[in-house]
Amino acid sequence: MSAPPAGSDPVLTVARRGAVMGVGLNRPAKRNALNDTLILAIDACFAELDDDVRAVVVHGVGEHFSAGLDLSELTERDAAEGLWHSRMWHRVFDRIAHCRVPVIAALQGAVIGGGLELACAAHIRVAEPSAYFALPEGQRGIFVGGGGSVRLPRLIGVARMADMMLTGRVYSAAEGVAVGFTQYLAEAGGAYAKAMELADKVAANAPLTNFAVLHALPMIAESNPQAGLVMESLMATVAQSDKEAKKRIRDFLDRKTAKVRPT
Ligand code: 1HE
Repeated sequence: MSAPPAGSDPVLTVARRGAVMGVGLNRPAKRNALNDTLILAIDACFAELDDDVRAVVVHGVGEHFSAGLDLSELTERDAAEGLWHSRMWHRVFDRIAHCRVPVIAALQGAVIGGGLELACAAHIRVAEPSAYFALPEGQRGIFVGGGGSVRLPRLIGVARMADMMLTGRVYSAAEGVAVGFTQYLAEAGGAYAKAMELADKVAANAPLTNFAVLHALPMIAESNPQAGLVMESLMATVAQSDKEAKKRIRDFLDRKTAKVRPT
């Protein structure tokens, strides 16, 4: 399955396939540069997910995921406006990171600056060979402002991020898997299809397991170990006492579910 075709309007395409919602950045003529209209459309989209949506795939329409911040909107902003603008991006990308359901980013072509920050707010990233990752903020005389300095070091480490910003280093799709930007390398033209395949899988999980992975796991991982272990016990107890867990475990014991095998 390929991504939906390029369109001219609106800046954000939304499509449903069963329980999975596809959200497309749709400014291909501007390489899906993130202007305020697009950022606020993402905000509204993630603020109002339908109850029956169980996974989201974010992708870029056209040949690129996103060229990052729309630089044409930057020139007129003063310091205070810049501060609030960055906080607005934080709010919107937090909606993705703290979404009720798993969000998967399908990446091709440029995944640059704010586009990379957006991708890193998702829970799973799938790249095809054309994807490349860069932070040209150093060359532009600016800094990341969409949560990149918090999220990227947790994926690739401070030293790699510093190198990218200081030297303009660009990572290829294959390198992206090796350094930790992405979890999957899809075939050429296949990022969207692979992301949808993964979305179908995560959509079929018990909702409480997905809640625990999205909302408890990141907090546990950041906690001091003793607090983390208590939180883990609480979350495990809540999840396993849910009727969905009891049914799934009964199904396994009754040999009604697939066994775990190497892929
Ligand atoms: C843009 C942007 C943009 C393209 N803002 N308009 N991001 C960057 O520094 C990346 C800048 N972009 C590029 O390096 C290249 O455009 C690409 C490698 C992504 C694509 O190249 P190409 O040859 O396919 O397209 P193009 O001809 O360079 O661009 C097509 C159009 O998109 C052109 O506009 P046109 O009216 O002349 O047709 C470009 O000006 C426009 N365009 N990228 C505005 N980014 C919260 S802080 C985050 C800080 C950042 O994200 S910094 C990184 C910014």
